[in-house]
Amino acid sequence: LPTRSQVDPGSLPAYACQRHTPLNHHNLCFTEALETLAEAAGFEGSQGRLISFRRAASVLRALPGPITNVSQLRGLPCFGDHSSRIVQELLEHGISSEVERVKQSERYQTMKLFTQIFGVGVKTADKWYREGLRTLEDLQGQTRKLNRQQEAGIRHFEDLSSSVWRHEADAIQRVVEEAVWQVLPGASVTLTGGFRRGKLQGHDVDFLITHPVEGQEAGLIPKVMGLLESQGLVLYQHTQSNHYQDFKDLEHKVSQSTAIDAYERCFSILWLPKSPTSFHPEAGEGPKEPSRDGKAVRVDLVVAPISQFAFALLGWTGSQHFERELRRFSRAEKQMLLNSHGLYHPEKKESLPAASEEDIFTHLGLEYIAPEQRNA
Ligand code: TTP
Ligand code: MN
Ligand code: MN
Ligand code: MN
Repeated sequence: LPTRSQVDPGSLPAYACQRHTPLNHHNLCFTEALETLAEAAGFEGSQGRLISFRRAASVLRALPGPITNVSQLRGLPCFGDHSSRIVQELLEHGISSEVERVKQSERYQTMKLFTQIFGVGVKTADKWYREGLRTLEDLQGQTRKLNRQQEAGIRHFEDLSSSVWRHEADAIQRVVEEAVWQVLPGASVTLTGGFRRGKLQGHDVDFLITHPVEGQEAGLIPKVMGLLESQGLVLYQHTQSNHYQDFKDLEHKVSQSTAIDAYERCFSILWLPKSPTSFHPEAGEGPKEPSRDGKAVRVDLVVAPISQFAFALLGWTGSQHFERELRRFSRAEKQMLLNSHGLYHPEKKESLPAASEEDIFTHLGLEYIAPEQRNA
């Protein structure tokens, strides 16, 4: 944790990618309230309000100590009237009536439940809500409304809504590595997402795969998933092949600067046996139903060629807000476009290469922020 002297709130920089944001901080009761309002705004499609609340919460996570008086908010970046009012309410009453009202509303609770399902976004959840659906049972009675991904999400809802622990992520890494190395010796499997930022639990496990020889990595995922499938470990998977063709297209991709990247990827639900010795895939018809002997875990696999690896690593480590801020900083302050494929200067029409995350921060004129300090 940063010490009190390390960060002077008065000089806190405006972009989250310019700040150190540790996982554990001093303002949890305020950030939880602001994140609830951000989430609720997202449920109503209010992207602007979502980002305002999230930015305010993110600033509080970077503070060297707790807010104990509303006067401490003065001079903080990204703190508007509404967020200040919430903090003031919490300081005075220990509770915010607005936040409590949101949390107790049928709308918020239903949208939270539905969007928690694998494969269900705000749009779908909202549609179901407007159709009068409220519970998982309601959805199970309307299976024709569900696609294959959502159906798997509901089938494994209990397992998927419980946290994945770090030791479980490590166990899955060993299973994935074993399969990857069998298919492509010399390939590397890197744990990304929240676990790389030091989180002890997460909603899924994210891996980035590459190989030191450019091009060797292409087409890896179908073979890896085939192998895992033959071991009875795949409960659901959806693989997309990469859709960048050549460097020209990559430049185009960087210049588009969209949220979703063009890498070969797989969104999956894998079966994690409780102990490797208690699992005998050849003995039965496979773990189609979650049993007490293990658990279903969401796993994301992404494959990047080595020349783009640093950008993919930075892009898949998160947090989501840190990524959004990095891109906003690049665009607004440096007139450059950053995404998980590269860093592009539209005026100079040049892509800046990077062999490491440090290189990318240097290109942007930013101090290097370690993964554990990207919990913005
Ligand atoms: P997530 O796995 O959604 O989030 P997380 O790992 O930070 O937290 P959790 O513990 O809840 O899993 O995403 C990880 C990072 O991957 C996120 O910072 C942004 C990036 N990402 C993309 O670049 N593209 C995508 O399509 C998705 C889903 C994520
Ligand atoms: Mn501290
Ligand atoms: Mn994750
Ligand atoms: Mn993920």
